[in-house]
Amino acid sequence: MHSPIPNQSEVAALKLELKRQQEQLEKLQRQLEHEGSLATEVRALHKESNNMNSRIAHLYAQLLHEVIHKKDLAVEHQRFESLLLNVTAQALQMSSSYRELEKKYVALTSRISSQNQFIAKLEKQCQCRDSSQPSLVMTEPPKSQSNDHLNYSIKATIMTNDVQRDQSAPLHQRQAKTVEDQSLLTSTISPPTELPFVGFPVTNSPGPWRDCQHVLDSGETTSGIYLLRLQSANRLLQAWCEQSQAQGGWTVIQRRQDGSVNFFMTWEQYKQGFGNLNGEYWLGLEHLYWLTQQAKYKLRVFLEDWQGRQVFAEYDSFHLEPENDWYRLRLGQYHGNAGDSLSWHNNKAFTTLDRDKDSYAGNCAHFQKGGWWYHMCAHSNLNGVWYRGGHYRSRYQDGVYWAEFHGGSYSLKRVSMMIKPT
Ligand SMILES: [Ca+2]
Repeated sequence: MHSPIPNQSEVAALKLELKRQQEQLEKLQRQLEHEGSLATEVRALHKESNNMNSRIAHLYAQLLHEVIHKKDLAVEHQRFESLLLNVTAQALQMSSSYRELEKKYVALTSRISSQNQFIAKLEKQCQCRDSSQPSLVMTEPPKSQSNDHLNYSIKATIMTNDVQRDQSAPLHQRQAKTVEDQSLLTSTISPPTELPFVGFPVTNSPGPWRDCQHVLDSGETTSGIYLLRLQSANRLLQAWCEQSQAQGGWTVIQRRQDGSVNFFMTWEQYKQGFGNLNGEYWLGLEHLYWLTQQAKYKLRVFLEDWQGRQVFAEYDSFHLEPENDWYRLRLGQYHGNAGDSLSWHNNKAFTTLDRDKDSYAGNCAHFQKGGWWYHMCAHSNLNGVWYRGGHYRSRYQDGVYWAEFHGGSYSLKRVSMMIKPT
């Protein structure tokens, strides 16, 4: 039988048991605490891992974007490449057509020069038939012809294009003039016995003279065409002597006044001279060279604008080097009221459309449409296109101009260059 009152040993055992259980509980609590901190750590790690994942996803998206962009760039690059190829092909085509044009141009130039030679031959034959006459560098048409056309190289004018004729004149007028010139040429050439040089329209005095100063000194005070014999070369030529302007005695070496003569000429033509002695003409570089060998000459440039204002530029010395130095210009000191637009050209070689001696990458004569002592390119060009009315519209600066007097885009009405011994 059990008694309801516990004995002492049982109480002690129970107490012990209770204590043991309390200790276990504490232990379990500690364990629990520990595991709780672990769980927090795991949660933090998990969170971090999530973050990393989203960052990787972001980077991946960025990478994808860049890959796509690069593809686009490659496409663009290809497009540019093909464009470049197209442009290159076009450039090649252009250059080949340019070469073709150049060939045609060379062929034309050689045709012109062979025609010139043919004409020279004809002239020689004519002169041979009348050997009693002096051999002339320039020939004159028969006396019966009008003075307007007495001249030595109308043929050259006809042969080259009309680029330098008065561009403002109506086309039919220009054509009519060409026809007139051609008929004149025919009549000049056909009766050979009539062709050689016959007297002078302006003076009956004998001559020949050294230059126009010599003419004046001999008492001939009328301006006009005179026969000159250049001492240094024993060569005959005709020139216009200006005896009224600036004390007279001036040998006119160049003149523009109405656009009737084309100055877009070849080297050979600038060398030999062309135009009409009592109109527009170029005396010729070879004549100029020999002329200025005779003595010390000065140069006077006369200019007139479309309002009738006249100015001049004088250079106290003037001569040319020989052809093997491209008729290089040698000028002295300037004085005058036109402004100095030629000293910049001092010591420069002469350039024509078929002989480029200027310091510009291209040929200045091509752009300015006339031969001149170009630099890169010009402050003056009195051999350009004679435009009517002054200010002209052109792609290039190709008028008859003197930059210091009205600038480069004003084409002067009347100009002349003349020389006289000092
Ligand atoms: Ca050049």
